[in-house]
Amino acid sequence: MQKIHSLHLFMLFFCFNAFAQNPLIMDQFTADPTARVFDGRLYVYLSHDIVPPKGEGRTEWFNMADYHVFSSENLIDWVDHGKILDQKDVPWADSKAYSMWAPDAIKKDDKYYFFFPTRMQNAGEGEGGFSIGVAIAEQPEGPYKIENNPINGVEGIDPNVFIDKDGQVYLYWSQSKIYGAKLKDNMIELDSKIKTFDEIPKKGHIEGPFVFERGGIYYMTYPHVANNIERLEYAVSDNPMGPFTHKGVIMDESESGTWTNHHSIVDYKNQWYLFYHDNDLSPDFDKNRSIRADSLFFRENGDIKKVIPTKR
Ligand code: FUB
Repeated sequence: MQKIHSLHLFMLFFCFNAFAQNPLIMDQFTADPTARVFDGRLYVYLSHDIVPPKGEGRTEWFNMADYHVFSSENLIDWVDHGKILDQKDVPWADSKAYSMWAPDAIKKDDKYYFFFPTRMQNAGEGEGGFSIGVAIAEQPEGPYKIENNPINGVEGIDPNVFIDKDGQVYLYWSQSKIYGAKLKDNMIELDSKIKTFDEIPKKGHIEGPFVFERGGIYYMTYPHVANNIERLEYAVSDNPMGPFTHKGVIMDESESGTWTNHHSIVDYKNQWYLFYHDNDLSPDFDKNRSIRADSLFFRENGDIKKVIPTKR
């Protein structure tokens, strides 16, 4: 367990909006943040971009061998709980693919479920061949025990899990567009047909779904290549399985030109935050990213106000 940079606590309350400590993690590359609140503490599950050992991984591309989880009380002092999963430990994965992409985690009945996408063994050439695995723990930071097989019937990346007020669990994921299905109570099997959310943008690459509910509105939020790189957009519905109506942009394209953005939205201590990433620590290479957070605000009718990124 390692403690990251620290500043005085009062800055959170008086300065966070105007003086965000972006990027949040300074000693390693981090991406695809999913922020969750477990027992009053904020945890971030994320991708861990690395430069792979010579001769391994893919040059000029994403390379991730493992996952770390971080936590914070004040969004300023961060604890790195260390590695929670390695590509070598996933029985069904290509252990040399360096493709431990955007994860999610959720608590159900006192257990923590970590959902992660990676390339399957014998996935072949090309960009596809991903499925989604599950690992289960008694504590948010692990140790996590990996299920022997990926979720049957799911091909794709960027898992996101949402538990509705009635206890029904939904799994969303992407593969150029967004898919979703109910999950069984065991959290490792689908419990419905797979739905494609064709009503949200019909044109352009779309990935990284993140669903949450506020005031009876279900928000489907996602990165979308509307122009030439990703920007964060959202759609709303009165049902977690849609149909969703496109509403607008949460965050414009990165000024630095980072092709991906990947985000989550969380209510922590009565303030909503957008977690996302850019390439602050690697200005010349946008596949080595760094996570950020900024406050997010809603209008009275539930619309999301556009978030302007802040830097240190
Ligand atoms: O980090 C690898 C991939 O890039 C993620 O899975 C996507 O959402 C994009 O951020």
